[in-house]
Amino acid sequence: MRGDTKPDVCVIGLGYIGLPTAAIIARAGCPVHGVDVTQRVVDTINRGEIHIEEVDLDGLVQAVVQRGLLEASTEVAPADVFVIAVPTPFAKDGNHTPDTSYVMAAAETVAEVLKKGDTVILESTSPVGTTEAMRDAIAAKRPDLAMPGLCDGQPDVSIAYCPERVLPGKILEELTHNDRSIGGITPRCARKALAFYKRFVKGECVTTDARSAEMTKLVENAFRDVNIAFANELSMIADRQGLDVWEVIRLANRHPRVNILTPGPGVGGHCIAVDPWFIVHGAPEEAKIIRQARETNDAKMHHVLARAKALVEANPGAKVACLGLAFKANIDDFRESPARYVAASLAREFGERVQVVEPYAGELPKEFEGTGAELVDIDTALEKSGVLITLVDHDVFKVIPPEERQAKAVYDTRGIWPDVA
Ligand code: SAJ
Repeated sequence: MRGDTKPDVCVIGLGYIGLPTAAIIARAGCPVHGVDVTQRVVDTINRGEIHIEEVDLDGLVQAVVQRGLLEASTEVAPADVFVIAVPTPFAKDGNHTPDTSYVMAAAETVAEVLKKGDTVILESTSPVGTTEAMRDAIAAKRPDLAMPGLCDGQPDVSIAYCPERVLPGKILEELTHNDRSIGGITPRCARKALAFYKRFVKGECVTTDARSAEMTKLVENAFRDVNIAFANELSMIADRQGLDVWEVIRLANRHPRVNILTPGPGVGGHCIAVDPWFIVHGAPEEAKIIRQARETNDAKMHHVLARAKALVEANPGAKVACLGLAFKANIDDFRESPARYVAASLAREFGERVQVVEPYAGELPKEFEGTGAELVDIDTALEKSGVLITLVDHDVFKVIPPEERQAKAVYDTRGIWPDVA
């Protein structure tokens, strides 16, 4: 970085986090070189268009590309600051083992162009110790550079971990306004990364060490998972005991220190259902509640399917409307969605009796092919179906008045209709 001039930034991984982050950094006036392994993604961005759905992202990307502040390619380029936002999926061993190979591969390509004074920041959700492992990978490739934590004097480069904590559907707003934890390999690394984030983050940026920041990210999502599991477990207990779980939660939440979350058909998305396993993997003996919560939330999906099936079987011949496929309300993201799993399982079993209502989908996902199930609008479903199964709490479903549902058998897995137990 030269004096107070804007740093050149290289963002590696242009997905749900990388692209909005690159666009926001560019909006702050820093020239951004975005890198993605997929040529189609690169071409789309260079045309000023986007390959993912996110509120207001299209206009922002178009603007920064037009101003020449964001350009993309498949190759890493020299920069002052490198931001790595690549996926950290599970390994294919079936044991929920974190696969950090994309992070390490990105770090190795950064190492090729790294120079004295540069900062490398990892944003991908990662198991504890990944930032140090990334530093080691860079050190192995660049013995000419003094590395933080490995040298006696001043290191040549800074390396830090700074997780995002944005909610899909509100990414641009939350990227700007949420507080950030910034963990440096050394305090000096954290300060370097802090100065960078202050250019575009309005929330408070708090510095710590890299391992604490890594754990903080995992803990945030595990906290939510455990609390949702509590709600889901309650709903299964209530089913067993013939209680209305919504009534019980409404009443319990009147206590000033109780705030029970909302039961549903399970936990979807790519964060809350994944990150807790990174904690379990790191401390399998100790992480008992966290593991149990994951298992409870997965079990809820099967509980919902069994209850839905029983309702369909109790209404022979009736059309069945499954309301929603998305993993949560008011978004068009159908990946890792319990609603989608339940609806597709019903479609496989009950075929053309099943109608799916998903205002955010243009067509049914591929697993519905050949089942006979069809995608219909809400009016058709209300007209034709005798059974309603609410799987997503989209606003458009919440406003369906009681008289339009009265004559039907209803299973409301999200509790969107207070008159239905
Ligand atoms: N859910 C329930 N009941 C609830 C709340 C949520 O069943 O009371 C379900 C949702 O329907 C959905 C899943 O949980 O299937 C997760 O939804 P979410 O809205 O709680 O969270 P995500 O996955 O969209 O985003 C989370 C956020 N983390 C936290 O709230 C702690 C977000 O801030 C993170 O940035 C994001 O994970 C991430 O990228 O890690």
